[in-house]
Amino acid sequence: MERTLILAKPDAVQRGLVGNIINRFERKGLKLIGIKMLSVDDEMLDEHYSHLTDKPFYDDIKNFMKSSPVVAMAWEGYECTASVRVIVGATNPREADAGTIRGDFAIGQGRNLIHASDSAENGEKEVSRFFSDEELLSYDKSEYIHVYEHKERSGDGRDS
Ligand code: IDP
Ligand code: MG
Repeated sequence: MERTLILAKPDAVQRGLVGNIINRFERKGLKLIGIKMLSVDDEMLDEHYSHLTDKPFYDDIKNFMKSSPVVAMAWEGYECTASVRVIVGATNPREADAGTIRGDFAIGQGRNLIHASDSAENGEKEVSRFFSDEELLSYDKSEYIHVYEHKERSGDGRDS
């Protein structure tokens, strides 16, 4: 099972869209294994957005991300990173498909409501960046039998 990081950004918190965002992933069948509200600082942002630090808009992103708390979530599921990015939609909300979170609720590129890990590898790294081991919960989700085929649940490739 992959782990992926979602951040409901300050605009989602301010606009009261956190519950809606959580609902999108719950109804997909993903498992929530960690959740907390926090304020991000420069050090975290420089690491989290290391691919953007030389961009002209980086200062704006930083100020925006520090403008109010964010809600960080760790989600787990079979090949879930790519599925989550489909639900989140394109970085520019004006190009995001209708039905995606960004397509339905956002319009400004720097106010696109949500961060989602862009690869399984980065999902693992980002979950570890935002959550300690103690903050990540391990439990059985009873609905898995109805959400996944056996081979997806077990990861052993067998059908039953
Ligand atoms: P992603 O959030 O879809 O993964 P990234 O390229 O990783 O997109 O960029 C991180 C965040 O930086 C975006 O979500 C967006 O808020 C902001 N951003 C990216 N490109 C631009 C831009 O051209 N102008 C303003 N903000 C941008
Ligand atoms: Mg990104």
